[in-house]
Amino acid sequence: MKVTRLKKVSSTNDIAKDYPIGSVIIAEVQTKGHGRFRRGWSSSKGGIYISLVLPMIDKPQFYTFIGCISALKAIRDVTGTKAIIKWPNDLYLKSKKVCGILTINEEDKSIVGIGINVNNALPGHLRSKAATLNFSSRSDKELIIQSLLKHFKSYLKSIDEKQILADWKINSFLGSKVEAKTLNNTIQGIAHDLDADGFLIIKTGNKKIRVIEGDVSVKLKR
Ligand code: BT5
Repeated sequence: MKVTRLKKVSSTNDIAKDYPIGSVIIAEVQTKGHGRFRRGWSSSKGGIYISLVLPMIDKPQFYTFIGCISALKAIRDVTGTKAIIKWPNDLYLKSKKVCGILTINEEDKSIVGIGINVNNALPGHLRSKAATLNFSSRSDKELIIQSLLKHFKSYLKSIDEKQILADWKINSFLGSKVEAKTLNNTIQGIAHDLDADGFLIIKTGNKKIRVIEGDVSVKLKR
C-alpha cells in the first residue's frame, strides 16, 4: 500500500476519491471531517485520520468490520486497553466513543475512513460522549497507525467473512441492552447477534428483528 501523509485536508475520505486503489491517506488535521449522513467528525491536531482506498467487494460492510477490529487491536496492542465494538461502525471506551469508521462506495472502489481520538482536543459538546486515548508520548500515535495498518492488511489477505464476524463478535457489545433508531422505527431489546451479512439482530421478547441501518445506543450493560 502506498501511504501519503498530508498536514491539513478537508476530509481524507473525500480526497481519497482521487487516489488509486491501494492508497492510504493520513492527515494531521481535517477541516471537514465527517461521519455518516454527513454528520461532522471533530478532527483537530493529535488525532488519527486515515483513509484506505480498496477494491469494491460484494459486501463492503465487511471493510467497516475489518476497520473496527483492526483499530481495536491496534489500541489494545499499544495501550493495553480493550475497547468495545458497537454496530455498525464505532469503538467505545467505557461508554464514550473513541473511534468511528466510515466506508463509502465509489464506482469500482471502497474508501474506508478511520478516525481515532488520540491526543486531539474535543469540543465541549462532545466531552461527555467521546473519549481520547490521551498519550504522554507523541510516538504512540504512530505506533497505533502502524499496528492498525498491519492488522488491516492481514484481514485483507483473504477477507474471510466467518473469521471477521467471529473476531467482531467476541469484541463487541452483543448481549447489551440497546435501542436502535432506524429511519422509520425505534427498537429496544438485546443486541443478540450479527447475521451472515453483518446486519444486527435485536431480540425483543420472543421476536428477533434484523436492523440494516441506523444508530444504536447501549442502554445498560448486561
Ligand atoms: C462515524 O460517523 O463515526 C464515522 C467517523 C469517520 C471519521 C473518519 S476520519 C477519516 C475519514 N475522513 C472523514 O471525513 N471521515 C473519516 P457517525 O456514526 O455518523 O458518528 C458521527 C457522530 O460522532 C457525530 O454526530 C458526533 O456526535 C460524534 N463525533 C464527532 N466527532 C467525534 C470524535 N472526534 N470523537 C467521538 N465522537 C465524535
